[in-house]
Amino acid sequence: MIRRAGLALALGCLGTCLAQEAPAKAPLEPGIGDQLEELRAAAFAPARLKGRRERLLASLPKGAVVVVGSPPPSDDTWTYRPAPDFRYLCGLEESTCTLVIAAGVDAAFTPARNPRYELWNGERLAPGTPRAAALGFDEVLDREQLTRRLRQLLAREGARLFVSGTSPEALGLAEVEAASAGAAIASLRLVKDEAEVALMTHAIDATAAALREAIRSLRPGLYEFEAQAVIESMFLRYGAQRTGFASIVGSGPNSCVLHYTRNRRRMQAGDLVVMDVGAEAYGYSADVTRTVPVSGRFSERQREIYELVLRAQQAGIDAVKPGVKVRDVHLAAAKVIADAGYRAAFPHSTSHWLGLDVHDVGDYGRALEPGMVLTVEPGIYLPKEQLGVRIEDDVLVTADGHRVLSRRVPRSVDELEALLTRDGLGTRPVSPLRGEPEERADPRRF
Ligand SMILES: [Mn+2]
Repeated sequence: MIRRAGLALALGCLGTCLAQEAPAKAPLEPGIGDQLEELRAAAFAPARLKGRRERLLASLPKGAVVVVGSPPPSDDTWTYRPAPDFRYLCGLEESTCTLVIAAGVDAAFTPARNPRYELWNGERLAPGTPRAAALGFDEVLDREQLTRRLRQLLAREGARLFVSGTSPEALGLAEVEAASAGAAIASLRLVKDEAEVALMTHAIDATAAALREAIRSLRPGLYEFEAQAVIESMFLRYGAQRTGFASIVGSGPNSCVLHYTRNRRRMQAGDLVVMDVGAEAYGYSADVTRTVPVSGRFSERQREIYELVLRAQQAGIDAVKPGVKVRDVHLAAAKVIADAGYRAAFPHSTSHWLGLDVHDVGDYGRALEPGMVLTVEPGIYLPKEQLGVRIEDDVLVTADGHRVLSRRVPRSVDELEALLTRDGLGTRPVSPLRGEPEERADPRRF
């Protein structure tokens, strides 16, 4: 990251770097990035997105004028995360576009090109650019025309404004009453198509690989943040842009704190550690939890509680099929825990929708349909014993039942204990920094 004052220096360096000639190389085999790009391109193919916009309009009352935006970035030093509704309907990762969908209208409005902006951020989507033409909208127009164009559309008989990620004020229509398009978009987002599931599966596979690596790395003496570092570095290595939510690595007493994200404690022999994490790939999040003993073997008591939670989770997973409700999945899991006498130690619900939000949008009263994705994550928390266990998997509803998308992370005690005997990326803890600067800079000295 450079500051504006450093511009001349940075440009000077750029010239020097470009002057170096690259040696000739054999063509590369497709890598993980190519694979992910293929999944992204399929999930956000222009024709698919156009179909979503058409279905959205068809689901709203006649006369609907839908405007979907994404709030502007708070600053330009962090990677922008677009509003999920916006991403779902246009696939863009930048905030500068506003979508307008109405009868006979499928348009995107973007600011005109701006050389000063492009110096810092590269070419921006703008009317007349090849990127704008490839988006699949009927028209890509200058943002300056947006308010005037909307006034024309809203002057039609029976017209009504629906918004997501923007407001009448932001559109220059402060006097117009608007309804939320959120529920209608949520209803579409709730049922994933095959390309969405494939992209989401990439995020889930990355998360599975990360958890396996972290489990192999665990040792007493490792800090929670070192396990977090192993997990998040694996996310990045698989091309995920970020975590879908703040990683939870809670050991010992922290295993009982449901949304513990400080991750500062040093893990001790005898601790259980709850790792509740998820990679995000082009907006789609994974959400997987494993609980394992830091020393490598469950104590008898830990094993008793772990296997109870595992049975509850399996009962929940077994209940997932078309026609049942999320509440039925919860009741199936909760019954196993209640029958064993631990109902009071299970204070949260079993499932949430998963998608472009980790707690994805959608009506929890709606019966399950093929293409929906939900988590199944019962837990038992006994703070007096510093013993918390949560097990979470991501489950796709299929025509004949379900598929556990996160099945690549072991769940049984035997499989986990076998994995814990192995070495991982983080097995050798990071040493305190000391000595000469050049010594510190050598990563092999860790
Ligand atoms: Mn979850």
